[in-house]
Amino acid sequence: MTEALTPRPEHKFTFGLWTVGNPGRDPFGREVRPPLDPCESVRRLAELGAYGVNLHDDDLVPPGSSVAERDAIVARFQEALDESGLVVPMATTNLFGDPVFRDGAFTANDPRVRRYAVAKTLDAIDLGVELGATVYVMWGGREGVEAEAAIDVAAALDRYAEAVNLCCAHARAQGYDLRFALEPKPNEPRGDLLLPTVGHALAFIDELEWPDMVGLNPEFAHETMSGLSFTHAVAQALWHDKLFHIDLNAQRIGKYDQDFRFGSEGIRDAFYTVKLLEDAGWDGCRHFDAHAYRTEDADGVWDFARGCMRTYLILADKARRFAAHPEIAEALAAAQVAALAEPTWSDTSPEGLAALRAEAAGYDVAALAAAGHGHERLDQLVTELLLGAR
Ligand code: GLT
Ligand code: MN
Ligand code: MN
Repeated sequence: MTEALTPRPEHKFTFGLWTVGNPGRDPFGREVRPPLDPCESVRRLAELGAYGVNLHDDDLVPPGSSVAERDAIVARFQEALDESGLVVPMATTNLFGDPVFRDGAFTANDPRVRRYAVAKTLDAIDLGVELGATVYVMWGGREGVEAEAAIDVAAALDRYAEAVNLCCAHARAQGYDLRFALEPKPNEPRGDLLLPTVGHALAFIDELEWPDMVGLNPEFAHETMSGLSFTHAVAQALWHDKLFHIDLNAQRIGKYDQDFRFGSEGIRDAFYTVKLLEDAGWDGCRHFDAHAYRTEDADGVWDFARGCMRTYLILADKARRFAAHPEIAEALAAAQVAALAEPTWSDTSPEGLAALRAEAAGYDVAALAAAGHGHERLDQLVTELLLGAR
């Protein structure tokens, strides 16, 4: 068991530099932890068994650095990666911290801000690809509004699509092996954000110039903030073949974006998400977009990181037990879960539809309506499995 719960690179666990490096600042209080050298994060994460580390441009190269400074920072970071064996599978742009983005980045009303945001993103794409990234996350943290009169949503979506197209055009022109992953969020830091849920983002992708290059990076906390099922959002993204990346963390409904250690809240939801990813054989990185509680010192950060990975492995083990458990198998059969894979009717011709109606007319609908489905028993079995009673 202990061996099975030890994170190893093949589990493909990743963290952002901004996650373990989070200094504990919040809207009411300043930093509680000292800055963490990115190279130190790389070393510590490798020791803990992680696979990779992801970054925003500004996490590694402080804004305003000269070209020579940038190159020296990147070379030193690359050395730490080479020494530790850690990789950089994903990169992204900070389009939210600088005051210039206070009214949005790709969707700012001022065209100069939009051009600056695209230029910053092209630089960050080059940096990410240089470090080996094949996934590029786009979280539009400032793409939104408080004063509704100040935004034309249709025009904002036009500009959002235009910016994503410009980034895709750059990746194509450079011959980069890179896919883009949109990250939805309903609100925070803006009063309302554009592309608020996975569903909105999936529909948006259809309007892009190169839809095959763009997919989703759903985050546990963000769908949960909307009161939606994260597992269903991930399942639908998988169904569309659009799960390009995933942000795992923990969140209670109705609260600010908590970004807690994976599994620290909503353990059942976390279980179903892990079960979904494992059952689907999804081969992407298990990325933790979370940070240590503000109560923690520097050591607590590594307890946090270890905890995210261990909880994932424990839940993956529970998913295997779920599949092998005879009573759960019986309850699944009673609930006819496998029967949903059976097509409802294959003949779409008028004769075929007439045959469907004739078939349905012969059913004893009262008997169908009277049947129970055994979900209480099934659900309790899951509870007992998760609580270690089975
Ligand atoms: C920021 C945000 C996250 C995004 C990151 C990528 S940055 O921490 O809260 O949800 O995934 O831009
Ligand atoms: Mn979040
Ligand atoms: Mn995220």
